[in-house]
Amino acid sequence: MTSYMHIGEDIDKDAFVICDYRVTTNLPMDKAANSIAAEQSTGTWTDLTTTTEKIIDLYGARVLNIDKDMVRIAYPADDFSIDIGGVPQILSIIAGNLFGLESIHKLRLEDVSFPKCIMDMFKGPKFGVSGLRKELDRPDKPLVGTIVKPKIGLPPKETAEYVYESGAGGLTNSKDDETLVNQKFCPIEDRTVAVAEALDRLKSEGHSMMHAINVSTNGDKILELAEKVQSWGAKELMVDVITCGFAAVQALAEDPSIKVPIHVHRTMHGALTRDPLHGIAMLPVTKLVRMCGGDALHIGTLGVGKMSGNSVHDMQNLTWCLNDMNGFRTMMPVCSGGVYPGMIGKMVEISGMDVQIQAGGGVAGHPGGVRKGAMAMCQAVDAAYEGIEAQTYAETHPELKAALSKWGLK
Ligand code: RUB
Repeated sequence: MTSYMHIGEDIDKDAFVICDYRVTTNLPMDKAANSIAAEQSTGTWTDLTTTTEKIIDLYGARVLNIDKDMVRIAYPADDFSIDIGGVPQILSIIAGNLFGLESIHKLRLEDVSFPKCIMDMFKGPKFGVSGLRKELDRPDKPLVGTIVKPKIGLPPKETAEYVYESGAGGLTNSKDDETLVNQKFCPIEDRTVAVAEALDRLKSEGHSMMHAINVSTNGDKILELAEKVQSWGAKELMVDVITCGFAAVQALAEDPSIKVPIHVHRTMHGALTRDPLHGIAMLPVTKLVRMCGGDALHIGTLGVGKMSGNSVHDMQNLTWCLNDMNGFRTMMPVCSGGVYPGMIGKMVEISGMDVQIQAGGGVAGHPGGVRKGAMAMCQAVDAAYEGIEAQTYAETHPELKAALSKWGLK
C-alpha cells in the first residue's frame, strides 16, 4: 500500500491545510492514519494502476504526526478547488469519507488551519464586532439580547410588541428563534414589517436595536428571501449554518445586495460536536463561519447555560471569533441557551466585553414580564461591566433582584 507517512517533516505551512483528528480504531494508528490520508487525497483501499509517484508527491496528503489518538494530516493547498468549490469542497476533503471508513471506529475533526492562499478566497465579516457596535451605538459593553419566546406561536403583532418591550427595557438585540421562518401563524413579511416598525419607534425614542429575521431556507431561495426581508425593513438576518450550510452564510455575506449583518445560529451542531470522540468540534465550524462572513455566531455559554459545552472549548471558539485571522473583521461571539441574569457575572468574567449575551426564557420568564426581564438582563450586564457583584447591584435594582430571587445566582 502506498505510504503517506511524513512523520516529523517540516512542511511549508503556507502550502497546506493542516487538520488534527482524534482517531479511535483497532488498527495500528499509523495504518489508520495512512488510510485516512490515502482516502482523502490520491488513494483508495487498494493501489491504483492509474496513479503515479508524481501525483502522490504533488497531491497526496501527509501524515505529519501521531500522538496517542491524535493524528495530524496536511493536505496540499492544490488539492482544493480554486474560485469555485468553497466550503463544500473543503469539507469533502477534510471532513468527508473518512467519517465512514469501516476500519475507523470513531473520528473527530478537532481543529483545522488554513494557509493564506485559501483564506484569501474568503472575505470574512462585513460588519463584525466593530460594525455591530457602531450600528447599535454601543462602544464598550457586551451586547444584550433576547430570543423571542415562545419559539413559535406568536403572531407578527405580538412578536413586534415583544421586541418593542425588550428594547424599551434596554436590550440591544433580539432575534427569531431557529424554528421560526414563515409559518402560517407568523408570516415572515408581516413579522418583518411589524418588527421594523417597533425598531423605528425605539429609534425615535433614542434607543438603537437590531432584530435578526430568520431567512433559513433552501439554497435556491435564500438570497431572494434575504433581499425581500431586507426590503421589508430587516436590520439583521439570521441563518442556521448547519442546516443551511456554510455556503448559505457565504452567499448572504458576499452578495452586494445584502447590506445588513448576519447572525449565525448553529442549531443541529450537537449532532457534530457533542460526542468527544466523533464528529466535528465547534472550533473548525467557528473558523469557517468567520471566513464565510458571519457577523455573529453562537459559541456556547462558557459552561454555564442549558446547552452542553464547557468553558475551555467555548473560549477557544470565542478566541477564534476575535483573534487576528488573515485580516478579517472580528465576529461577535454569542452566548445563548439557558441564560439568565444571575449567571452573567460569571460569564463576563470569562468572556470579557466583546460578547453578545442573550436570553429567551431568561427575559420572557421574568415575573414582571418582558420589559422588566430585559431590564434585569441589562442590569446584570452593567453590574459585570462595572465589576460589581450582581447581588450588591440588585439591592438598588428591583428588576435584577426579582430575577435573582426566581432563578438564583450561578
Ligand atoms: C435560547 C435558545 C437558543 C439556544 C441555542 O433560548 O433556545 O436557540 O441559544 O443554543 P433560552 P446555542 O434563552 O430560552 O434558553 O446558542 O448553544 O447554539
